[in-house]
Amino acid sequence: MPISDFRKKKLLYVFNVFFDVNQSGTIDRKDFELAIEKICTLRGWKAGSAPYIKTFDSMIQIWDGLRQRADSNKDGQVSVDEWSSMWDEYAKNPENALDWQTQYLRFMFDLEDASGDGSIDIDEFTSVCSCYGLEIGECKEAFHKMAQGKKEVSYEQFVELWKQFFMSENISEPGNYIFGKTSF
Ligand SMILES: [Ca+2]
Ligand SMILES: [Ca+2]
Repeated sequence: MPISDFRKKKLLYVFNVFFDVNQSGTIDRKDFELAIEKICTLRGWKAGSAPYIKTFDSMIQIWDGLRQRADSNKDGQVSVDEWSSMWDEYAKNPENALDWQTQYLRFMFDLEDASGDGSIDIDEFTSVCSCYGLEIGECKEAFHKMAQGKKEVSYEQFVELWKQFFMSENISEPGNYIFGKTSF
């Protein structure tokens, strides 16, 4: 069965905004290096500091996992097609997520939970999403929709919302908003 337009739009959005950082049309290691810089600048982590090194190591591990699984023609680039088919596999069986997918989920949660108290609030969410170039007003609206009126989102809730994002065909489910966009 082909991927629905709605899910395709969501996958393309994450590809374009969160992964293909230099907008070259494919994902490669350079995009991850740029994302590391973006995140560490946002947090004020200097090159060589412990949190910088931790971010660097996690992101490069995620890239290696993504590359090994998705780069089927081994050219060092992950294309939109490779990306989409990988997430389509995930949607069929999210309990068997790839290691890099689970690592990325954890990484994003920990990144957003800047205070480290185990939940994400609206300011934490907005600061990370806006560092990827999203408009602050839309990030805030997305948070309200995703949190369904609550002030915070716990890790357990985030995991469920994450699955919804990649699986759901229902445009009104809260998981659709976890990457800061309010409509597809
Ligand atoms: Ca790129
Ligand atoms: Ca927090």
